[in-house]
Amino acid sequence: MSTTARTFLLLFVTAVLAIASAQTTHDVMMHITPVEGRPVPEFYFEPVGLLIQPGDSVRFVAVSPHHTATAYHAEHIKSHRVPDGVEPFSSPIVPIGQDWTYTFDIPGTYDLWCGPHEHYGMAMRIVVGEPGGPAEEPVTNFGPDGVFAISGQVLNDPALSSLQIVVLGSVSWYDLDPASKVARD
Ligand SMILES: [Cu+2]
Repeated sequence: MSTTARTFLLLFVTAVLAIASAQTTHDVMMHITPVEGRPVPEFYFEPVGLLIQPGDSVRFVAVSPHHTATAYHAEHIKSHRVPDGVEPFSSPIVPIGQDWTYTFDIPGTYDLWCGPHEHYGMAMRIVVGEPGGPAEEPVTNFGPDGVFAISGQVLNDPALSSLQIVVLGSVSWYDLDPASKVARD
């Protein structure tokens, strides 16, 4: 094989490997939707459950005003529901029309919340590679230092189990039980 051909082959193989290992960026929209007959709208991530691969990024897009994407992390004085070794990451408040991107490197199950809207049920689950870690346990603390109020119900909804997320690839807010989205007291 000539040097030119060998160089060409090497470039070709490098390009194929680059494409094969390309990291994907997934979009998660942050919504506020009025509900007929209810005084309070729904605040939610869409999809509310998402499967990605280690090294992939998620772009959190604020299609309505003032949301955050925040890890359930002990350093945030909340239930710890991200895999071991994950930093206590959080977006700033994302204004409408803007977005914030985070890259998920460590495999396992991540539960996230929105700072301003947690008590309305704005929480979501991301499985990175395969399920694992403390988010595999059901929520038992529904207090402000746990998974507050409706968000705890959302994360406990069977439709949002990490197995469902792995099988389906993503779970819509509208796949959840409507009873999970209203306060039980
Ligand atoms: Cu929000």
